[in-house]
Amino acid sequence: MAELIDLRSDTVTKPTAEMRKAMAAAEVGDDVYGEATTIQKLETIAAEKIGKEAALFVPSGTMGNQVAAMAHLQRGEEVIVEAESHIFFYEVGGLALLSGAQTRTIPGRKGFMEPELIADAIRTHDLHFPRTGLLCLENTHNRAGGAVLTAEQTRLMAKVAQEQGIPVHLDGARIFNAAIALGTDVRELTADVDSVMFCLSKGLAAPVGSLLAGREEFINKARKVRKVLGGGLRQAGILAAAGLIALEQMVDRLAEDHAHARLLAEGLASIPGLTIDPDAYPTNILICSVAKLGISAQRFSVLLAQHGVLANPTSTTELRFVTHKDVTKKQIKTALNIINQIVKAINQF
Ligand code: TLP
Repeated sequence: MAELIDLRSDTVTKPTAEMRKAMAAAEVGDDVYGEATTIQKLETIAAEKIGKEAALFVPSGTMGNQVAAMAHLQRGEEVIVEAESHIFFYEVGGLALLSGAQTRTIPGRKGFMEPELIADAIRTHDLHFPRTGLLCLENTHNRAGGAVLTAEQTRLMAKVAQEQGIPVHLDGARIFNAAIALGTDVRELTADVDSVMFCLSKGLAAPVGSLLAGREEFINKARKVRKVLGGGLRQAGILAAAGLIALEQMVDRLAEDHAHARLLAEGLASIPGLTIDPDAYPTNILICSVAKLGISAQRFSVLLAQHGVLANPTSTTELRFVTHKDVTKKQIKTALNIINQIVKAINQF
């Protein structure tokens, strides 16, 4: 079989040659002892870039979100989350398991929850009610197809909670994709939230790692929470060395992934039997429906894989395609040809 074209996720990106070189040469020390200078450098630069007082290196985005929730919440509190959000949908029930929190889901439109809906969901003082302890936002929004929240949308949602003394956490796993798509400084998108998690290991291509950022006091608390979860790392400067390159060199090139996603979306839209609106996907994630083909998304993904194209089903009728630095424009065109052939073969029966 020809080469694999892996469009399952931007998490599959491999570290660059420069990253590997920097990893080999990285200055290391024990981070639990506070001696990991490369980690400290990354945390300082990350905090500055994301516009917060302090930052904490964590092994994964999931740990970053869950540490944030644990640091913000008391057991038995309620968390307001968007109904399709990663923290609710894909984090193994961590909010219940780790924070002892109850989730209150609100429907969103491309990740945006109407402020009135948030206001309605905030608990009043009543003997029967849990206290609302946290509001979670997501930018870009994974299940909404990499949808982008503007600074204004973020402010509108955050304000409703903060006016009631409720902190706001932003799952910004792909926040740099949002900043690039909007052409704004990423700090505009994080200015109104209390904490933000972002990943180095997705489009930015570091092998491992995410950062949780916020006020210094919050990050001190989060450091302790990370330790109890087993996230206190030792000679992790090796990872931070790659992370520094991710932040310094890999952000601007995300525009290329977005252009490739657009090319892919337009190509998919031109294939009879597939349904996708290319205008609906501003970043690197596309959702395409195969409902008209009369086969399941699961089955379609198996057919694609047999021909060297990998994509994940996200429902019984929809597949997700994610572009990233390890898929070239030429490979996007090849993938489209393969998909076209497969759809033609299905349509014949
Ligand atoms: N998302 C992964 C899967 O878990 C679905 C992917 O392939 O897209 N927040 C958001 C918005 C994410 O998309 C992800 C990963 C995470 C958090 C968790 O990050 P990791 O995988 O580092 O734990």
